[in-house]
Amino acid sequence: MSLPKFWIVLATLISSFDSAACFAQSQLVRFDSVFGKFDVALYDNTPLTNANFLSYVDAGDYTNTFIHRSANLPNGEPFVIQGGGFNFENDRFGLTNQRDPVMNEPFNPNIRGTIAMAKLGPPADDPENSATNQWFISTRDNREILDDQNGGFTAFGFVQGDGMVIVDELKAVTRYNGTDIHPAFSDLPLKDFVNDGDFAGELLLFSQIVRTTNSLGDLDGSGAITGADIDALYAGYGATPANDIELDLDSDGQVNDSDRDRLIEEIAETRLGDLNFDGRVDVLGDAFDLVRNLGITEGATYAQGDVNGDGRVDVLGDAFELVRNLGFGSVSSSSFRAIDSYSVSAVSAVSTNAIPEPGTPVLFALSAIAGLMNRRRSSFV
Ligand SMILES: [Ca+2]
Ligand SMILES: [Ca+2]
Ligand SMILES: [Ca+2]
Ligand SMILES: [Ca+2]
Repeated sequence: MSLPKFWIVLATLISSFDSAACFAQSQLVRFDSVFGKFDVALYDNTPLTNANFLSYVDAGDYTNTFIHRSANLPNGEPFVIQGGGFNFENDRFGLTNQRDPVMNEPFNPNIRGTIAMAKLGPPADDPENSATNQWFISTRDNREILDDQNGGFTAFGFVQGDGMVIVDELKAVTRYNGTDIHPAFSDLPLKDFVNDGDFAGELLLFSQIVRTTNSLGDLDGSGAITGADIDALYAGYGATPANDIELDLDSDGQVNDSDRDRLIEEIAETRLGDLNFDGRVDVLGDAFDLVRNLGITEGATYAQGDVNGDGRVDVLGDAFELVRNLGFGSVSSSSFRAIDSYSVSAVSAVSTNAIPEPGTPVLFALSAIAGLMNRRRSSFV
């Protein structure tokens, strides 16, 4: 008997899940920006560059550094954001400590989402191997222009998860000519700029750049973002960055609903349809929850089944999305059938809308879902 294609697809999903877990074991560095945090995972084939970068991280040299260059190509296309070389503390600009240059390791393509080291370039003694403290993140595919220039730029890590949403926000900030402050500030991004000589609140500062072990949002270090992390977040409600920076995911100084929403977004992004936040998408745990709430026409939450975020729970908009992702995170056919018993407090806490009484629409929806699943199965066989 040949293996149904459905299970092949499922096995592919599971193996990609495993490789994601392996990648998560590489060194993570967390950037705490004015628009929220994002994580970068360091590649393992750039050891010299990693050691150089981490030496600045571990020394705290990147505290209160800022993006001093937000560069566009000659045609105006956004290109990179660059930082690491300058800081701003107590209303004064300063230079980041600078150590000896590191040997170039140009083995990885400078694609969108990579972080690479900037170089001093000519007239440095050895322009190809002249990276010290400045880094940049590519906001577009820069392979053609960066992989060969001056021996190639060393891409040494990759922005994780939906971190590029934050990077793109930073990149979108209006740029000003600040060369009267420093010659390197020709493309200086400043938010809500008022020309009064005071730059507090205008520079795109990083309050810190630090090593981290858990992925952003994986507060309990389980390797995945689930309802247990939402519970951990609830336990820290009211915490301030000063005593619990891990929980303040959006870096707004408070641990509250906006951080919880960020976790839920992360779950929706990585496994659309995991309504009860247990790390997998299945029939009894998720599809049934959705069906229970079919017919909510306004203000539905993700946990109630509003998978596509349009405020209502319906078959075509939500159930279909969920069905497309059925099987994600399952580890065996038995768990596919197992009752999804994880009922966290988070679910009830986010389900503030009234749940409609079961009735005819529910039966209709159940048969609709069953029909969709049959179609899906038959199309895979
Ligand atoms: Ca977790
Ligand atoms: Ca927050
Ligand atoms: Ca689930
Ligand atoms: Ca919907």
